[in-house]
Amino acid sequence: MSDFSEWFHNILDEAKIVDTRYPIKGMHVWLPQGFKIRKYTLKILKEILDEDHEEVLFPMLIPEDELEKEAIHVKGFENEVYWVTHGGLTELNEKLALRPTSETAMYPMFSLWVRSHTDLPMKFYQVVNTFRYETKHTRPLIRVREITTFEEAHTVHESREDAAKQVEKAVEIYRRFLDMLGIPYLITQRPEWDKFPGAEYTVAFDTLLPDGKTLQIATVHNLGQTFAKTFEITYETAEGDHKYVYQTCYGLSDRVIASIIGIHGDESGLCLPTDVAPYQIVIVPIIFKKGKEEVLEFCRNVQDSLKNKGNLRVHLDDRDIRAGKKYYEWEMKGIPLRIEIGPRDIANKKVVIVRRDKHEKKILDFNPESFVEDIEAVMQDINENMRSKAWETFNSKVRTVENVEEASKEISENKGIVSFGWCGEESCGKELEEKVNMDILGIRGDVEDDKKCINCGKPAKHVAFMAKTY
Ligand code: 5CA
Ligand code: ZN
Repeated sequence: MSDFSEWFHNILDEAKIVDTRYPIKGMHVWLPQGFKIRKYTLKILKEILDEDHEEVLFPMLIPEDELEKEAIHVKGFENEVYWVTHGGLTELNEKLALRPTSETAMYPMFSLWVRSHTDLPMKFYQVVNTFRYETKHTRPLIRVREITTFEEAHTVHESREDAAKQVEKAVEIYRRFLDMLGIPYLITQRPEWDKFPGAEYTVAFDTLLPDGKTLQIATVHNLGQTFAKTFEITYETAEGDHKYVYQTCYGLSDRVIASIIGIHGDESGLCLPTDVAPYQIVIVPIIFKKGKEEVLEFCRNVQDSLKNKGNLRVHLDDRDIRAGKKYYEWEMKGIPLRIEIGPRDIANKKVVIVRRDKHEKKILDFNPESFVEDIEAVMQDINENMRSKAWETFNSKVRTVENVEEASKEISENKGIVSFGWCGEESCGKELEEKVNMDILGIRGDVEDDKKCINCGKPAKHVAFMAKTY
């Protein structure tokens, strides 16, 4: 993959993920193949969130006065908001914003909903489209102006500790989710100047795309009482006092799908984890003039048992075209497993299976009793292999450096993430970013006593990470 950007655009088109020709910059059309990947990805996420959140759906429009109530928040988004100013020919009395995110849509309602400590905690989420007039270079799924798959969770708590604990829980939720997709990540606390507008602190997940640039794929924010005070969200304690709540919010987007595509894909095209593949298995009959009906009949039986017993998404490709052409197409589309069945296989009670992740061909005994389980075991192995391969690549790209020159050298040669000791000062951090032309992703944990900041030489406070970023 010499040019990732070109590869990525080509595959979106060839595998029919999105059509990027929609005539508004940063807004694209999900095509059936892409939509299915999106649907199955969301299914996994929703199953996890549904364990202890409730799904809701808020309006897309936010009145100007609500959006502008929280000063820090609005400052962070003022350059990115789309406005609705007219209803037909009538100018609206009050402008309405297309949500860039939903704090200011939800929290006035939370203020009505939260009454007593017995109402808490509240944990809601929604999956919606949000709009951000991004000024940086837009890219399909990666930086869009209509984020079509914005999952945002919003929680309300009694105490600072509960909110901090929820941040940890949310990190675990996204960890589980990304692990199921085999997407590697670095979790850090964003520097002060890069936290979510209105948050006390932001914890972010960054992954690494094949061009060596990191992509922020999920963020978890501890909002403290900032919004509670602005939107008057209070509760009555057991003792009858009235107190402001503590809040968190966390979200992710289409970028997760971009990561599935970008991280697992290769020169042959997409390579999908089995849980999100539109078809998990494709059966290709190997047909000769003689015995065609028997082969098709056998294929249909195999398909039925995988569908019924295994609840798998199985497609029988009985088109009248060359088998080689089918292989090429399904490999490009990333279907995890192909089963080839010809007349000789039926006679020998064997089938040929080909794994997309390893391009590996194997002969499997067709034992009707255990066949579905055998296939399920292969599928699990595919996911594990994809995950460990992706983590191996990722880990090989995270390097510790001792000085600024080394950092620059690492980035140009190894193209990844560098880890270093940092004093934690904003002015020093920004100077460093400028010097090496990278962004500080964030900090993680404390550093050994004698370590020095690689930029200013003062004692280092944190282990920090930086990279070229999307
Ligand atoms: N309300 C909070 C939590 S939901 C919020 O809006 N956080 S955010 O601004 O960090 O956005 C959440 C996630 O959406 C980000 O971590 C990033 O992965 C993704 N995202 C942000 N902007 C875009 C964009 N223009 N295109 C695609 N994904 C985006
Ligand atoms: Zn420093």
